Parts: sequence; C-alpha cells; structure tokens
Amino acid sequence: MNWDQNALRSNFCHALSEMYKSEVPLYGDLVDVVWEADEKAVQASQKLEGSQGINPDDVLPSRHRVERHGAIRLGTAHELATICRMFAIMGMHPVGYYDLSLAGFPMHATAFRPTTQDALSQNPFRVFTTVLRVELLTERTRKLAQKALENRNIFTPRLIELLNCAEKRGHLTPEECTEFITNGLETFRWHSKATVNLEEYHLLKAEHPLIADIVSFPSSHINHLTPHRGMPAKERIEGPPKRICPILLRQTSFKALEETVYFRDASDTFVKGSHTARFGEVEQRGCALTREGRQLYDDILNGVNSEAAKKALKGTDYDKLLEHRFKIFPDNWSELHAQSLAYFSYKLSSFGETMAEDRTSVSQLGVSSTISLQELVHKGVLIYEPLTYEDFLPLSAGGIFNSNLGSASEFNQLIMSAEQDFSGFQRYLGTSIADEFHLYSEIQRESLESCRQLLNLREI
Ligand code: OOG
Ligand code: NI
Repeated sequence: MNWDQNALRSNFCHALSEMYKSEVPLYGDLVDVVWEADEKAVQASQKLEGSQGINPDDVLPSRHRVERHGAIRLGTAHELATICRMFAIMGMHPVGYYDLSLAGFPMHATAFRPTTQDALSQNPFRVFTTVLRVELLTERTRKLAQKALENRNIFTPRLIELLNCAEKRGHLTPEECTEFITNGLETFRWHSKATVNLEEYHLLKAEHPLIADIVSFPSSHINHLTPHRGMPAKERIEGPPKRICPILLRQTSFKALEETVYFRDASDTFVKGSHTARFGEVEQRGCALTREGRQLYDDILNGVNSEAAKKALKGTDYDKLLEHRFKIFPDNWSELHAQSLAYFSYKLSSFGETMAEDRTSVSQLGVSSTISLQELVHKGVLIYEPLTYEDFLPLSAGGIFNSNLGSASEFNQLIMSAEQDFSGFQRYLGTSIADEFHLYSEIQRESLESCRQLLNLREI
C-alpha cells in the first residue's frame, strides 16, 4: 500500500473527534480539561527529568494531544470483516482477544491498532471493537436481534467501492483518501431514529442494555473517544493504583448521556423515547508488561477482588486494599527491567555511541565479543526506556461498561459461565489476531538488535 497510512489514520481520528464533539458537546469540554491537565503534567515531569517520575507517555511529546482510543460495538460477522478491511487501510490491525463474557457481557472484542513502533509513535489511535455473540442470547432476543441486524447496512456503498479499489490497486489517490474519511465517518455517526420499535427495544434492553445498544440503530455509533490524561484523578479508577512507574492502563469514565431517540410505533409514526450509551473517558497509559509481569498483575488483582467481594469492600476501602497488595509489584525501572517484568526499548548512551565509533574499546568491556545485556546497562553503554502499553484490560473494560449500566442481572451470571470463542472471532474477522506480547517483545528485540549492530558485537 503506497499511501501514507499514518497520515490517513491521523486525519480520520481528527475528523471523528470533530464529529463526536459536535454530537456530544460535553466531550469537547472533556478534551479541554485533559489538555490543560496534560500541560501541567508535562511541565511537572520535565522538572523531574532524570528522576524516576517519568511516565513513558511523556517521553514521547509527539504523542500528546491526540485521541487515544475510541470504541464501537458491532452486530455481525460481516460487519466485523468489513471493519477489519476498513481499519487495515489506516494501518490498524486486530491485536488481542478480549472475552467479555468474563464480565457478564454476551460479547467479545479485539483492538484495531498500529503495530509497529514507527506507526505507533506517529499516531497511536486505536479502536476497541466489540462484537455481539448472538449464540449467547435467549431465543426470542436472538431472533429479534438477527432480524434487525440483517436489515441494516452500516457501510456506505462508496466506502465498499473504495475498499475494493484500495485492495485491488494497492493505492488510494488523495481525493479518494478524503472520500474514505467522509464515508468512513458515516459508519460511526449517531442516529436518533431507531431501527426497532419501542416494544422491541424494551425486550432487547431487558435482556441486556448493551444488546439494545448494538441492535437498535442503523450505524455502529462511536460510544466514546478517550483523550490522554497525564494527571492522577480522584474518582474510582480502573486498573493498578498510582505508582512511580506507571504500568498498563488506568482509566475512568463519565456517566453516559440520556439521549432522545425516536422509535416507530405500530402505525409507523415516530414516538419519542430515550437511550443511554455514549460517554466520556480519560486514561493514563503506563508501560507494557511481559507475560510474567502481567501474571503478577492479574494475580494481585484477582486476590484483591476476591477479598473485596468476601468483605464487601468498596470505594476507598477497596482502593486501600489495592494499594497495599500492589506493594509487592516492583516500582522502579531498574527492578522492573532486571526481573523482566516490563518491556523496554534500548538505545546507545552517548558513551555507547563513542564506543561504537571506536571498536577496540568495546572489546575492552568484556573478555570476548559477547557481553550480557545487564553488563552493557551497568557499564552505561546502553540505556532503556519503557514501552508504552497500547492495549486494553478486560476487567477494566468491564468496569467501564458497567459504570454505564444498571447492576448485574441473572442473565450476566449465565453469560459468565460461557466459553470464550477465539477461533470463531478470528474466522469472522477473516485474518489472524496478533498477540500483544509478541508485538512488544519484537519491538524490544529489534531495538536491542540495532544496538548490537552499532556496537559490532556477536551477541548481546
Ligand atoms: C468499550 C469499553 C472498553 C476501554 O477503554 O476499556 C473500553 C465499550 O464500552 O464499548 O473502551
Ligand atoms: Ni475506552
């Protein structure tokens, strides 16, 4: 593909943000607050430079002031396969499988995102994409959902032409890129006229509010966009507690808006109703964890959640327990590095660069041309920076979904016992899902490999 996918992704993301701001004016206010907070956080972290207080996000100033992610919910295999083609044009590919039945939702998901270090640093925009699992619905709801979904088309005919064209020709002209953005936005636009009647809407909603949200509308409206936030927040935040070295992802969201929706009644006239789905969210991204690091994170979190459930801990009591239990998770970069709990990218220090120019001094470092990574770091030849976490957390996503819904129902309990369906999801997608750990370890490996070459070492 020979058009600039990074530029197309940035332009699309910007256009989507403008559209969402006009649809949800509160979102515009959220963006202003976040920018202000970010500015202060960046200034504070610059003062701390050289200390341990650096957020990996903040060492990449070009990544500020861009939307971090959006989320959509799809209904069918065809919608998923087509969205996959659409995102591919913008350099976004499916990474990770999220089984949301764990949190009681009849859905599973992936994240479409850039996968290379270069593309991520140019624009990391990603879209959390959920798909309804109709097989987990009760028969009556399933029939209703299938009927409504069969009758809708969330893609404009021109968008499909452009997809075919881009795939066949291998390129899009600048005019076609503009058309791609205009047509692509239609898939995510909010429509206040439902495709189901009020009675059907209530049936869908009674089973699960998310089913009604996915099934009742003519498009797959974007349900939130998330700007970056560099500042800690006071509200209940999903994910790990605040740390010196941020890990993974901390998020919090605002309650969804209640919006007017028109439903057709039996005499085919529109009647007024309402729907609650779209919200605002802020996030802080920390470093990506290795499988070992993630296991430790999951173990701590599961332990906290089961103790909290037993003792019915909530709010600040829950947070205190979380903070206490997370004390065993190392909170300085050198330990996270030495214990291989997080992923890093390596580069030569200025000392290392001087050495690279003068090969004899490298051989003086070790007895042979192989030297361990820890030695190179210890001797100040290599420096490392944490890799930013680019993915999502299923339990946090569950918390985000839940904050916008009523309390758990019996239906949720039933869903929780469902098996995940990774292979079904991948089949519908029409392509394979990348493994997030593999992507991070490749970025880490490549950075080390380029250092090795510069230092002319046989092995590190
Ligand atoms: C997606 C919720 C997941 C996140 O940030 O974890 C998500 C949705 O509400 O459709 O966006
Ligand atoms: Ni989100």
